[in-house]
Amino acid sequence: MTNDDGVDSPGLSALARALKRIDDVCVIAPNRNWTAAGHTKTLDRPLRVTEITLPGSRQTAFSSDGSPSDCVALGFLGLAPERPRLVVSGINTGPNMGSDITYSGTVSAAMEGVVSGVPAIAVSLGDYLDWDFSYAAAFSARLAQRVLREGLESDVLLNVNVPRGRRSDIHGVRVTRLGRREYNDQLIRRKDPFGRDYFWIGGSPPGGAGEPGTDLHAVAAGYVSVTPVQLDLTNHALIDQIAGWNLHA
Ligand SMILES: [Mn+2]
Repeated sequence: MTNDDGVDSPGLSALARALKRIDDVCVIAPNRNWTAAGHTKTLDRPLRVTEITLPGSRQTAFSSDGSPSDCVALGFLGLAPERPRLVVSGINTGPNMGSDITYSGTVSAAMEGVVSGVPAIAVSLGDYLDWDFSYAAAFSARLAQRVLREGLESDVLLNVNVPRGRRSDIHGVRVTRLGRREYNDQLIRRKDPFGRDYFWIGGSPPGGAGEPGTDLHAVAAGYVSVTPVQLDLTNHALIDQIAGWNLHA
């Protein structure tokens, strides 16, 4: 298990408590928040690891100064007591839908599991306000059990987004495709105390209405969204067309 909000995030503890009921759990998570750090591999410095206890539980964990995907790599390359059969990343405080997944540390950690040859699940709360992890944690444990039993195609992870609320507020589960996010980023330009310009990219949370069948649409309608995501990003339909550009001429 890992996450991108950091080892002290209540979402990680809630997920660890739920997964411990179905199997042995090894937690290796970053010692700070890496939200939107994407799929990072640290090559220019050593990685430090300390053993801690997760807040609010007796679960021991490794805390690392590496990225979420570094943490997964550490596990597979020998830090975990045995080779993991499944990587679960989360529970993230905020949704990871549509093109969010290209920024997401939560989803990138799951990608690292797939790169290492095992199935993976990324779990996010599809809301920016309400951090009740109880339903998302229970759902993740059920899904993890199912994936361990059924297996997944290699190259595939499951990206899960759970709407806010308790079990009674959630209408069901939809298996979806990625929707199209709309970002409200603005460029803030200011002066630092030394008179130099600095820039800050920010804005209100991303939107996007989402067509039926998408993750955005399902979560907005109160359903858990489960999207099977493959790491092969090739657009197969365009291979012949681009090849026809005769670029070596
Ligand atoms: Mn995060």
